[in-house]
Amino acid sequence: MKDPVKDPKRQTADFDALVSDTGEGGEIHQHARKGEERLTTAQGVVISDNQNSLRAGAPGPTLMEDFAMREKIFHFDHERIPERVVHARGYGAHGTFTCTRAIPDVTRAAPFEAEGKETEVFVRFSTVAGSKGSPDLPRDIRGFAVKFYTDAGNWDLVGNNAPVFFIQDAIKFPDLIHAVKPEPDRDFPQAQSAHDNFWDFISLTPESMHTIMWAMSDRAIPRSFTTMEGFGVHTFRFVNADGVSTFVKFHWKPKMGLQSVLWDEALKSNGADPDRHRRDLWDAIDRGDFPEWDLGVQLFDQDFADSFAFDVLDPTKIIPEEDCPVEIIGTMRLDRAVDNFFAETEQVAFCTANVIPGIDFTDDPLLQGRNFSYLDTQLKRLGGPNFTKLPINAPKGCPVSNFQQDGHMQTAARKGRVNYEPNGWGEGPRAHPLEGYVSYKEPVSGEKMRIRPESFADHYSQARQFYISQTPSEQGHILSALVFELSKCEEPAIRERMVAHLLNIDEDLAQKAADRLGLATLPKPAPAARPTRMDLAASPALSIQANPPGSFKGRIMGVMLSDGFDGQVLAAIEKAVTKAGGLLRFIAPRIGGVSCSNDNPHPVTDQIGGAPSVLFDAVAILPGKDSLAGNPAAKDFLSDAFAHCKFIGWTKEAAELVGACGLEGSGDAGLCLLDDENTVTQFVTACEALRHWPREARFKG
Ligand code: HDE
Repeated sequence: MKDPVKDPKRQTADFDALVSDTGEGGEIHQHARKGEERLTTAQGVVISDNQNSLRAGAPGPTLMEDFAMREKIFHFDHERIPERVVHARGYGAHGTFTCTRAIPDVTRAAPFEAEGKETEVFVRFSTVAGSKGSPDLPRDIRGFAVKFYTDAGNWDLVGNNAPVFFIQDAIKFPDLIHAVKPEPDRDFPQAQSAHDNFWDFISLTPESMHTIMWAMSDRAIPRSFTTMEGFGVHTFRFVNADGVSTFVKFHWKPKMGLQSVLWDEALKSNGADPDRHRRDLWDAIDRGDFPEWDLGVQLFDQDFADSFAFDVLDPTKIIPEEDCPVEIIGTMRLDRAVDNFFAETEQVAFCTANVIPGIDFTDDPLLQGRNFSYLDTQLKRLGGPNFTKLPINAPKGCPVSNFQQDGHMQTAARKGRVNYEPNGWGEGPRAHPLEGYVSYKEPVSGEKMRIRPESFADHYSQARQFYISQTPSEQGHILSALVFELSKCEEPAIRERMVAHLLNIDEDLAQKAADRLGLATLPKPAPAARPTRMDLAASPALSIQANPPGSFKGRIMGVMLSDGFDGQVLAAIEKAVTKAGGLLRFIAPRIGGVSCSNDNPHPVTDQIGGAPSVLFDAVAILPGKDSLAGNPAAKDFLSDAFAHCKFIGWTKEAAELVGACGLEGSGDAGLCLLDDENTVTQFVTACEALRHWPREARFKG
């Protein structure tokens, strides 16, 4: 980890070298540094004074002819473009996809044609509901969009961190999004599904129940981008060089393992560090700890599709990994932050219709609607049809050649006389029937009508399957999330309708939700087009807790210190955490530093008031002369760490603080007394588990 105190980009504290101000006699007083870049207008004219506009006398009226000021302010006034209508809050990074298993027999798609082949990628992670400036940790589905700059053109895999979606037909998307966004009259709540309009819509949309289970689970409050799975959601087609098609579902599996936070942590984290996820990704890349995901595919044919219990074209359904294995075919590594957020992350334009030879669509009605929406939204956001020329959107792996011309901001005009095809001048590009994109020859027939297939009608069975695949602790989190969200709804009928749906998913869940919501009587189960199947086996792959990372790598230990702390124990912690691949933060009453029992100074990374324990994966409490028991922030630090089931290491000097938080004699196995290297090693090993879940049994409600 980079030592913040030794950061080479540190500023000088020399005022004289930097300040621009009016000196004696009213003249601008600014030191020009040797060899420094000149400030110019957009026309390249060097600016003489960037602090004072052109005036007729002092203070005198400002002159219209001040082109430098007018141009500067004009450009500033036009800095904003419309934020994305959904997924406005996002963060991106560059990287490389490396094929680890070639599958040319299955697809001619360029990234998978040879083992070891590398393809450049750009990834943008996002939340769905919040505005661009909203916090990183609302309860929400996350976007996971990957642009592959392949040598056969750009392919966008525009996925989410849940494998299912709320609705089955794109025509419902505007209603879903209107319902979750701030209500139109009051313009709140921001970045939250916990309000009447969302649950009103959901409670009238049974097809959303499976995704609701995901959204209420810990998947919707991920620890970081680097600990989320990604899914293409829809069933796509792979097509090989002979035109043979195989169905495919895409999965991204994080090398750091699946990890999430608890809801109370998310709430507090949004206050303590609203940029938590973007900061985490930026920092990881900055320190060279490049995040990685494996790309897995579920491959199946029409026979499997016909025999599967649900329609594989229904985006509210998964195919459990246990029924069709996820085969790993490559790894993505993100190793380069953006140079400029706006130019890259804000202007990147993903589109599900950006496919390459070897990848094709299916008749999933949600996918078909998306293919229209993304191009349409780019035109609005980026202001014209030439956004494909922006460096972040332009193909990198292959030439681009066509007769598209003109339009706003054209920067790549073709030279010469010819701008049409065919032409007799023998100039310009021609289509190629073999190398070109050929759509899969899917036979299609049918009557034109507005209809939902019968095979999409079972809305509860997989919602139940997801629920029964969770550990009891995770089931408790789903219940608490439902209670939290529905308690924010003012309209009792909405709460009742939701409990009526829950009755079709799991009776115990419905009963507990009804109790905690204070429903006087249990409603009748919601009318179901298909009865819930009780025979679907649990899918262990769906649980986070059942698949712990098994290492502390990339996670953060927050060590709280005060002057006179036990230096030997800290040294042992530093050694063990570093060995485990973890990171350390040092929290103390003063940012300027702290010293240990033999007065050796130690740097501090965070001041107690600004670093609550929600920001760390595990904590150690090492007070010295000041026991910190009288410090409210220190008490919150420890109490929250305990309530959030974190592993807590403490030295005997922390006894008073432990007592002040009412934890003395708790007999809790996640509270580890540290007095030598052995106990420290045991503590850091214990931290490999995500949390000390048995502690949850103490907390009611
Ligand atoms: Fe999107 N979605 N979406 N979506 N979506 C957009 O495109 C849309 C859906 C997803 O980081 C928009 O450029 C419709 C499913 C991601 O830039 C817009 C439907 C999945 C991102 C749009 C869906 C997604 C978007 C807004 C229902 C997961 C962010 C801005 C048929 C598989 C991409 C933009 C980024 C963004 C439309 C449903 C993922 C309006 C009509 C399902 C990750 O075009």
